[in-house]
Amino acid sequence: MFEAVSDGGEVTAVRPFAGDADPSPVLGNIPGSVRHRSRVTGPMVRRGWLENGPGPSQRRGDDEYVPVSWDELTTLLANEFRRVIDRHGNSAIYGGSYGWASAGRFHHAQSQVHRFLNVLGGYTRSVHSYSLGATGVIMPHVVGTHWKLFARSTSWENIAEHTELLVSFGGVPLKNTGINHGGTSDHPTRGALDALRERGGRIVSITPLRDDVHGEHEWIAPVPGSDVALMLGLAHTLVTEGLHDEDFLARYCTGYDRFERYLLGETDGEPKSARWAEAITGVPASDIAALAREMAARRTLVTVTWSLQRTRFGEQAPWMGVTLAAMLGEIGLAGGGFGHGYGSMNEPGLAPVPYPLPTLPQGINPVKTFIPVAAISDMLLHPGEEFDYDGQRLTYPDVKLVHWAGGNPFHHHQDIGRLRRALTRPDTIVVHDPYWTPMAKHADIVVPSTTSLERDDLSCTRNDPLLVAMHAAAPRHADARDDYDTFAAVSAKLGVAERFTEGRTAQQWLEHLYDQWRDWVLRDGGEAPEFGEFWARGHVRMRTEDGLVAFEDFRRDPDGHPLATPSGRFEIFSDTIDGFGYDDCAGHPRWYAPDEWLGGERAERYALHLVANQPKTRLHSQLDHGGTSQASKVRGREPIRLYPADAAERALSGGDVVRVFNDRGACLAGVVLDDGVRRSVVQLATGAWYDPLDPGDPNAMCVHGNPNVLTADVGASSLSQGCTGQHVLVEIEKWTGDLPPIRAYDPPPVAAGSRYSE
Ligand code: PGD
Repeated sequence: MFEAVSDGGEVTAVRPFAGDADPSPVLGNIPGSVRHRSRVTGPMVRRGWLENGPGPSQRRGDDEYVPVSWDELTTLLANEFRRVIDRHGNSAIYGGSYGWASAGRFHHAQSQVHRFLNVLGGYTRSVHSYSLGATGVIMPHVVGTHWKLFARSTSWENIAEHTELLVSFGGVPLKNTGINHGGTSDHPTRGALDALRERGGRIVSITPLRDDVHGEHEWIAPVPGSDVALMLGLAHTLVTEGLHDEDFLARYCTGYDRFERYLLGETDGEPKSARWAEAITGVPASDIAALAREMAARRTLVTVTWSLQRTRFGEQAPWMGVTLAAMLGEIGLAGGGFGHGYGSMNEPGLAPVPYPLPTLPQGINPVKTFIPVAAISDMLLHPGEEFDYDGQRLTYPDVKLVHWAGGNPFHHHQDIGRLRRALTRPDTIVVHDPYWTPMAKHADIVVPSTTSLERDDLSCTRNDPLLVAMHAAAPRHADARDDYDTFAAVSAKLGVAERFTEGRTAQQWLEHLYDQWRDWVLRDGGEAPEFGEFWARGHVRMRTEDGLVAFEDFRRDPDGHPLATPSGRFEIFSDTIDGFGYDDCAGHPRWYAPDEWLGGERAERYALHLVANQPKTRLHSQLDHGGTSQASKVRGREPIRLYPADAAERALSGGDVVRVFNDRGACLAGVVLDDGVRRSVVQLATGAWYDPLDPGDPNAMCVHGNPNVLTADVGASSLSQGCTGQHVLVEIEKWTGDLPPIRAYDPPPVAAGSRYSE
C-alpha cells in the first residue's frame, strides 16, 4: 500500500503506507508507469485476423496491429463470442485467464472476465495456480486444506517469541514478502526473524542461495532439488535414535508405520540414512545427524517455501515437511510444527481477518470442463487427448477462443517456444492489458485496460487489517478503458447487460460491495463508517485474529476439530493417493530423482542448475520497465548470478553478457558474480519481458533474459500437473556477437488507420 503523488497525468512519486515497518522496494517501479511508451493506447486488432477472420495463425507475435474504435472493437468481440458459442459451445472458450493483475477488488481483472464469461453461459476454466500447483492438490489429501496453511498459519509474533530453531527449506526470502494480492500495509518478517535471533533462536536455511535469509544464520546448500532426500535423512536419524514422537504419530497421524518401513529400507532395501542422503544432497552425514538431534532437542519450526513444490515431484517436499514436523511432535504448539510459504508471500504469519472480503461475485460456471492451470500448451496442442489429474482421467477440450485479462503467460508459462506453437492453434486470442506485454503482442484483439492508478477501487486481503479506498491517482491514459466498461459494453451488444452489471456503475458497485462488507462487520460487533466517510478517510481498520498457532485446535481436541482428510488426521500414508496407482506420486512421501538436476545424466550436457525464481525488483513481470527493475539490469539484460569459480571456468567476468542455453532455447543475461550462490548453480529471476531476436521464429533467442525459454513444460506429477518452472539445467557461454537492442517495451508495428473506420 502506498500514497501516490501525481503531476500532469502521471504518478511521479510514491510514499509507502505510514507505519509500514519494511516497505517493499518494488514500489519504485510505479512512478512513470501510467504514461510509459509500452501502454496500449487504444483498441487494436491484428491485421491478419482483421483481414482473414478467425482461424489458426502462425503470424501471432509477428504482425501489425490496426487501431479500431471502441464501438468496432466491442462489435467484433460480441460477434466472435456469438460465433464460437453457436458453432462450438461454451467449452470452446478458454477463460483460464490466470494472472495477478492489480490489487483492487472490484476491478480485479480475473474476477471481471470470469463474471462476464459466466453470464455468457460459461467457459473452460483452469484450477489452482502457478504458485501452488502441487501444494493445491497434495495438501488437501494430507492436511485437509492448502490455503489455511498460509491464511491461518502460526503468527510471526508467536515465532519471534517461541521458536528456538527455525529450519527453513527454501529460506525465508524477504524479496517475496514485499507483496500480497489485494495489497498489504505492513511487512513484519524482517523484524520477526531479527527478534527470534535476539532471543537466542537459531535459523538454518537450506537453499542454494545464501540471501534467501537475511542476517545471521546457518546456510546449508544441498544439490538443488534434493531437499526431500535431506528431510528423509533427518527423519531416519530421528527414528533410528529413538528421537521421534511416537505418541504424536499415533494420536494425530495415520499411516506413519507404512512410511517408516520405506524410511528404514524395509520396502526397497535402501535405508534413507544420513549417509544415503549425503550421497544425494552433498551435505555431510554428520551435519544431517547433528541437525536432526538439535531439531529433536529444541522447539523447532520446519518451513517449506512454495518454490520447493514448483518443480518435478513437487508434492513431495511439503508432504515430507509435514511428516518431519509430525515426527518431532510439535505441530499445534507455540513456535513449533510446520509452516508452508513463510517468505513466499506476505501472508503466512500475518493475522487473518474474520470477514469475507468485498469482492466482485463471479457467478456460476455451468461448463464443467477444466484443466490444471499449467497445462495450457498441452490443451491447445492436444485437443481430445486424455490426461491424469488427481485420480481423474480428463480430456482436453477443443478450444477456439482464448480470453485473457490480467496475466502474462509469456511470463508465467514454461517452454515459451512450445507456448508460441500452441498459441498458433486457436481461432481467436483476446487479451486485455494496460501494456504491450508479449502476450498482448500475440493477441488478435487487444483491449487497452486502465491500470489500478487510473480508477477508484477497494483494496484488501484476507491477512491484513486495512480495507483501503484506492483513489484514482491519474486520469485514464489515452483511449484505455476499465475492463468493467469493456465487458459491460460487450454484454450490452449480446443482450445480457443487465445480468453483467446488475444495473450498477463501477461507483455503485464499490458502494454496494462496501455496504455488504460493512453489514458483516457490524453484525460481528465491529465498527465501520458509512461509505462516504470511509472514502474520505481513506481506510478502515478491521479486527484480526492475532497470535494464531496453526493446528492448535486439532492438537487440543483431535476428535472435536478433526482435519478435513478421510481419516481426520495428518495422512502420512494416503490410501486415496495410493489408490490412484501413479508411478510418480506414491501413497507416502518419498524421494524421486528429478530430470533437471545436477545428479542426473542431463547435467553432463548442461552443467549448471538454473534457479528461475521470483524477482527481487518487481512483481512477476509487472512494471519491468520501472525504476527498481531497470536499475538491476546489466547492459539492459536481466542479471544472472553465478559463483565466481563457475564464472572463471568459463572465462566470464562480472558485467559480461552471456548466452544461457539448453536444448529448448536460449536467452541473453548479464553476469553478476556472487559467492552466496552455491557452486554449479546460477540464478536468473523470472519476469524480464520476452524479447525474441526474430519475432517470426518461435524458437528465437530471447535477448533480454526470460528464463522460461529454457524451462520444461512438464507437470509436477500425474497427481497435480503443477507448474515446474523453478529448476532447469543450462550451460552458459560468453556472448561475443553484437548486442541486440532491447525492444521488449516497444509497441508492435501499428497501422495508421483501419478499413473499418474509413
Ligand atoms: P504478472 O506479470 O503478474 O504474471 O504470472 P502472472 O501472469 O500473474 O502478470 C499480470 C499482468 O496483468 C501484467 O501483464 C499486468 O500488466 C496486467 N494487469 C495489471 N493490471 C491490470 C488490469 O487492471 N487489467 C488487466 N486486464 N490487466 C492488468 C505469475 C506466475 O508466474 C506465478 S503467480 C508464479 S508463482 C510462477 N512462478 C514462476 C517461477 O518461480 N519460475 C518460473 N520459471 N516461472 C514461474 N511462473 C509463474
